[in-house]
Amino acid sequence: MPLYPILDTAQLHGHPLEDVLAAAMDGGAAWIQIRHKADFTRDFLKTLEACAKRKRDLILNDRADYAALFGLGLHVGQTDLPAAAAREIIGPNAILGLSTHNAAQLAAAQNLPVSYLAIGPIFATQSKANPDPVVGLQTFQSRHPLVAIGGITLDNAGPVLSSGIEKVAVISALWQAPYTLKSFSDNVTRWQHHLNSFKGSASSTPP
Ligand code: 3NM
Repeated sequence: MPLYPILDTAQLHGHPLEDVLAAAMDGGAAWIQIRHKADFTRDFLKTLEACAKRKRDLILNDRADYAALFGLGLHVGQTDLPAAAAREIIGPNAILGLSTHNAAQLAAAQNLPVSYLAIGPIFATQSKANPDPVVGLQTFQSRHPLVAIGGITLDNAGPVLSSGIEKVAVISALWQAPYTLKSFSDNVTRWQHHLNSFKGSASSTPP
């Protein structure tokens, strides 16, 4: 499945996280990330636990401890716990992703024990505070599957996937007015169909 929705808890348009997760799953998403840049309060941890019960291979950003606790996958950034240490904590079978933002970081990550590498921002994004410089559309070299992120829309996603990218990770463009759960879920389905037409069936591997 070439679409990798990211559910950013700062961009849920008033819906509970669990409901948005259910909508993404209904829409047919396989890999889904929960991105939470606020405090991991006890209330949030309860919600996270409930989400983990709905979907075991959910991917959490930044926090190896909570990913391990709830049996989740993990996505880390360049300044988080190093990938090898994160892998020790979450175990050999959990999905582990690492953000990279340029060719040097991508090259340096090739021997790390990750499941995939993210590269971005491909285009300008409003969803991340202090984003790295835009890397643009190019052909990237990696022995790990690549996920492209940053400013990806339905219109520009096709060319992104045509340049050796396995999946596109998307936050804002999956939401459109009137921001209902139904329209979110329908968008996930629409994106998958659209992206599959670029990937072809051979390369859209399930997680
Ligand atoms: N990471 P949108 S860009 C979470 O460059 C994130 O690593 C990025 O959101 C990176 O799809 C980004 O709304 C934001 O542009 C992606």
